Amino acid sequence: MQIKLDTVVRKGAELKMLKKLLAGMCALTLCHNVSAAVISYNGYTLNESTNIVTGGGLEWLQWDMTIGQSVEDALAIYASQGWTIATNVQMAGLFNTFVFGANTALYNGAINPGNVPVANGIWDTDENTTQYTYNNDGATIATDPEKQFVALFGQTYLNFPTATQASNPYEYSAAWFGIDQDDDGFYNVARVSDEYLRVGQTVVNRGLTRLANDSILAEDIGNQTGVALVRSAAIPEPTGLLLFALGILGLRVAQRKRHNA
Ligand SMILES: [Ca+2]
Ligand SMILES: [Ca+2]
Ligand SMILES: [Ca+2]
Ligand SMILES: [Ca+2]
Repeated sequence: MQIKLDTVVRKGAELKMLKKLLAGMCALTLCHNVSAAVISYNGYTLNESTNIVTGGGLEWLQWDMTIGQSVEDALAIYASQGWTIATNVQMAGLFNTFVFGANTALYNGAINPGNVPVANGIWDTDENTTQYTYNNDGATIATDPEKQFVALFGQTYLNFPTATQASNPYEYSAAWFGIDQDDDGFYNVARVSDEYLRVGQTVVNRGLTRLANDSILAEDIGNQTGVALVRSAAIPEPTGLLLFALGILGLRVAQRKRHNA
């Protein structure tokens, strides 16, 4: 009986230790994340302490982190950390998630012959297609995919907003992207821009969301455009720590069993 009671006490002690380990994990990870602002829309979440947007199994570096860098510049800095240029398929997938331009009444297929208005919110994956849509003006960020996108990926047009009214600023994110499969040396540009009101104006200017082909060479830069870098979403740190904690616990249980035997 004494041995059984002793075993119960020890199991309780192991439970306490596990709780301590879990508390330690909270201190190392969860509590750290709580202190960092987190923004989430459409399954994409920005961690403002890392400047990384996670969603769809990928991490995206915020586009405002690479303003003024060429594709070559960005890869020279970030490739060693596992970042690559977003492919046409990855970018179309990202745009499809946000359902830009759901208001078909604002389409204007008459301009820019060869540019295809996006139909039903489906973006093409061909590197030689240019697609665009004009945007629906959501009253708040809760109902406006362009505002949501720019809140996540960052404002890359740093000068223009000063010329717009505070009641309707120019939210704008743009980045170079794409796989040069036709080997002509050109990369594409992605742009999400919201409606805006210039100072002195009373009529709102439409926003434009666009994936444009053959826009720049690898060494070209734009002063209002970043580079779309992606990498596989990392395994969350808590998983690794939990496995470590369970491993330690398992070792101690095994030691107890040997000790009791
Ligand atoms: Ca081309
Ligand atoms: Ca909008
Ligand atoms: Ca190309
Ligand atoms: Ca706006």
